Amino acid sequence: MKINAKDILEGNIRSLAKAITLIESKKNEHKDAASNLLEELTPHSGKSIRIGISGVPGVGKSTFIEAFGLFLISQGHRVSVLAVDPSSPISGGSILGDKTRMEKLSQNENAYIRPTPTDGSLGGVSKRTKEAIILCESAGFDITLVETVGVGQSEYEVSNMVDFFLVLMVPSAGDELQGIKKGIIEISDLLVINKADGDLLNLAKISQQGYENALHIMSKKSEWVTKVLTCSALHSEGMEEIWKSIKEFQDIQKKNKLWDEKRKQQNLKWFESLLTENLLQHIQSNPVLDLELKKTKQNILNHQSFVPIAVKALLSKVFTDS
Ligand SMILES: Nc1nc2c(ncn2[C@@H]2O[C@H](COP(=O)(O)OP(=O)(O)OP(=O)(O)O)[C@@H](O)[C@H]2O)c(=O)[nH]1
Ligand SMILES: [Mg+2]
Repeated sequence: MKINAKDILEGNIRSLAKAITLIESKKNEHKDAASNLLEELTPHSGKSIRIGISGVPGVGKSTFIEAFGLFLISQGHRVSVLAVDPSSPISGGSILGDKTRMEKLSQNENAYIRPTPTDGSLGGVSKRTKEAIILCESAGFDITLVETVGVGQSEYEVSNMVDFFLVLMVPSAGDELQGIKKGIIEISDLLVINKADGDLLNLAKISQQGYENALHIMSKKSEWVTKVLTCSALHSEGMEEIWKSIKEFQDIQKKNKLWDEKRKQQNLKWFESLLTENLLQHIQSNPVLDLELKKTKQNILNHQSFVPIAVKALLSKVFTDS
C-alpha cells in the first residue's frame, strides 16, 4: 500500500482514506510505513479546530453532525468527521440509518466522514483516532468532529484529543437532571439540549434552565464557563449559536495561552499511551518475554504474585533479554 504524502496534502480523499486504513492496520509490516507517513505529515497538521461530540445513544449525534457539518460548510469550512462505527452494538445504530441521517453531508465534497472501528472498546474510540485527526488536517480539513457515545471511558479519551468538548442532552426535567454525571460536566465545554422542537420545545427550555442552575453551583475551571444551549438537529436550528460559542471559547483560550497549552499536554498523554502500548507489543512479540508475561498473569490470578513485584520482575527481564 504505497501512499504519497503529497497526494494527501493536495486533499486527495482516496489517499486520505487509504492512509487512515494504513495507520489502523495491526500488521507489523504496515507500522513503519504508517509512522513515516505521519512523520512527514505532522508538520502540516494542527490547523483544525478539533471538536468532540458526545451523548447517550439516540440523543441525535448523527443528526446533529449532519446539520452542524452542513452549517460549517456553508460558512466556508471543510469538515472531517470521525464517527462511531454505526454497526457497533453499543451505539445500536445501523449503517443504513446513519447513511440516511448523514446523507447530505456524506455526499458533500467539503466533508469527509470516516467510521471509527471501535476495537471493542466501550463507546467507540479507536486507538488511532489521534493519528486520524492528523491525517485529516493534513488533507486540508479545518474542522474535525470526533463523535463518541457517552458511555464508559470513551468521552474522557476523546476529551484528551480535542480542543472543545460538546455534550448533547435530551430534554428532561426535575429529578432526571440530578442524574447528570459530574465528570461529564467537568470535561464539557458546552452542553446542548437537542430535540428542542415540537412537543419537546418547552421541556428543552425547562431543562436548559435546570442545567444552568446545576452548573452554577459547580466550580468553574477557568475564565470559560460551560454554557447550556438548545438546538434542533432535525430542523437545523441553533447551529449558529453553537458555532459562536465555540469561536468565543477559542478566542478566550488563545488569549490566555491555554489553546496551545492544552494541545501540548495532550501530546504528552499521547506519548505516554503510545509508550505503554509499544512496550506491551515489544513484550508480546518476543516469545520468551511473552511466555513470561502469560505466566505472570496466571500467577497473579492464582494469588501467587504480588502485582508490584510481578511488574518489577517482568520489567527487569525485558531490559536484560532485549
Ligand atoms: N424531534 C427531534 N428528533 C431528533 C432530533 N435529532 C435527532 N432526532 C431523532 O432521534 C433519533 C436518533 O437520532 P440519531 O441521530 O441517530 O442519534 P445518535 O445519537 O446518533 O444515536 P446512536 O448512533 O444510536 O448513538 C432519530 O430518530 C432522529 O430522527 C431533533 O433535533 N429533534
Ligand atoms: Mg449515531
